[in-house]
Amino acid sequence: NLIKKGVKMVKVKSYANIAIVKYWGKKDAEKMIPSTSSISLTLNDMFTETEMEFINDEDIKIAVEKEIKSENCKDKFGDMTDLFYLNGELQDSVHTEKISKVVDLFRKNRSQKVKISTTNNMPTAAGLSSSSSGLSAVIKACNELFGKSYTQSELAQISKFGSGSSSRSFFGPVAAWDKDTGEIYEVKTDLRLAMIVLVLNENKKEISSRNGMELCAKTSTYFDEWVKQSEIDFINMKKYLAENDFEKVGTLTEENALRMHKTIETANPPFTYFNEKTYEAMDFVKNLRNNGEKCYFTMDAGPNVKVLCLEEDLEKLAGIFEEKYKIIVSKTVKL
Ligand code: 2P0
Repeated sequence: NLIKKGVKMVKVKSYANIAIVKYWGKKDAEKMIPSTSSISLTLNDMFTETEMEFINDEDIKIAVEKEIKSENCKDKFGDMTDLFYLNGELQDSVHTEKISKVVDLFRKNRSQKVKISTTNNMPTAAGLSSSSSGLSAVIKACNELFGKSYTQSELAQISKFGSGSSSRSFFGPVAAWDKDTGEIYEVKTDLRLAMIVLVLNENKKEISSRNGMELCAKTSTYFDEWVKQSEIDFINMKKYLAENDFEKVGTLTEENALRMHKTIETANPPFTYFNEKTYEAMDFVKNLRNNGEKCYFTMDAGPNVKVLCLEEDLEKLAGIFEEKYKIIVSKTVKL
């Protein structure tokens, strides 16, 4: 913890995670019970750094006035009880309120105001899992600023109420979230897994994961089947990881991702997170595999393709992908 001008300030770092068995759907949104159990990799080189400190009404007033002078959009910054900066930019009331609600899980009441400054080292909200690192970072910062000493498991349980996927960022290199027990824990494997993100589009997604999965759960004709099959996928993935069988882990990663996206294609109205480049990239990965390379794709709530590989092949494969794509290369992190 840092002391700035005699004021306590905390600084934390948290990592993004990408699922190889996807969480898609909520059985009970209030209790945050997911429809599917999930497994993810926690990524060393995709992270959020967050600073947090206590502030007062005057600090908020000054920050908002400064913002309004430069932007002329007074309404957007009304009624803020905290300050939230994302990559250096003050966020408006709507965005700030989402984070304020997360801080509420730690503070007595809103008279304890905070300033949160967050930087992501990756594009925000393009399905690159910045929400998993972002929310888990806020939870970690709150734990320190409010002097709580919750365990990683307890923090993960709190974090799921901010964003389901963020709960898995408290464990690594491989983490699971079990829908039946509610537990979030590390999954053992000797495989040294890694990922290469093919950044095909850095724009913000149009349909958030939250809204997307809700529509699928309510309307997709394939949703029940997805939930059933996903239960089998979860069991098998844990088995393949324990057996260190990368080919089976990779094959199932692809199958599970395609099944998740099938719930999206069969929603009413149907939609898609993919674009032309997504399909091309999937083909590119498949072709590489046909030529003997060990790599598999997965996609989340956005068009970008993430390539699962072994750490030992990371350099070679990154060399191949970077000729064609903008990439983010990441090993997994042991937490
Ligand atoms: C996952 N995703 O397992 C899945 C796959 C995106 C696609 O978890 O509503 O932002 O806050 O719990 O955590 C992203 O969903 O959704 C996500 P909420 P969240 O990684």
